[in-house]
Amino acid sequence: MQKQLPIYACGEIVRGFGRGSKELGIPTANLSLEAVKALPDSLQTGVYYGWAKVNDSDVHKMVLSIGWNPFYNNKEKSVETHILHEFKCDLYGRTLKICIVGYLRPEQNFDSLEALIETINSDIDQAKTLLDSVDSKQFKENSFFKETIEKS
Ligand code: ADP
Ligand code: RBF
Ligand code: MG
Repeated sequence: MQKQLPIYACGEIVRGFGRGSKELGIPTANLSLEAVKALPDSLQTGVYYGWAKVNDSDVHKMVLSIGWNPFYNNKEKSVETHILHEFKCDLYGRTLKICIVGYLRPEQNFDSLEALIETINSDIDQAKTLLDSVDSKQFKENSFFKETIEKS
């Protein structure tokens, strides 16, 4: 759909409003403003899937939200990654590397928190399947994820 994909990006994980884990039960690692600004302006807002690595972790599947979260009417554009892996501790200050592989849908507003959560869970299911394709898997092996980054 979008000719510019895949896109590789890297940045520090910073604090947001803390709603992802508390209200949705779906934590999202928010990228620093610097890393957000480094993404192409032409990259449309919406929900994407791809691969993610935190410091020297394995490369995991992820879903990504880019935009203003219409349900919460945020003032700042955010780029938030939900990594499909259970981490033992929080990740603030660590380096997140992502490869954005494909586009799922535009950002939406919802009538209820439950509807937002249900839709994100369906995004996660789709991402899991789409990332199992041979086409998607090649990006996981890209040298971008093999370069060493310092531990925090
Ligand atoms: P914030 O608004 O500060 O981004 P969230 O409620 O969205 O807070 O939670 C995100 C934080 O949870 C991440 O910055 C990270 O430290 C931690 N975290 C733990 N597991 C994950 C995961 N699987 N994916 C993303 N973040 C995770
Ligand atoms: N927020 C919205 O307001 N509308 C959306 O359609 C939406 N889709 C999302 C899809 C995914 C896969 C993820 C991880 C988040 C999405 N969000 C969306 C953002 C969500 O509101 C945000 O992660 C929380 O507010 C915590 O920051
Ligand atoms: Mg978050």
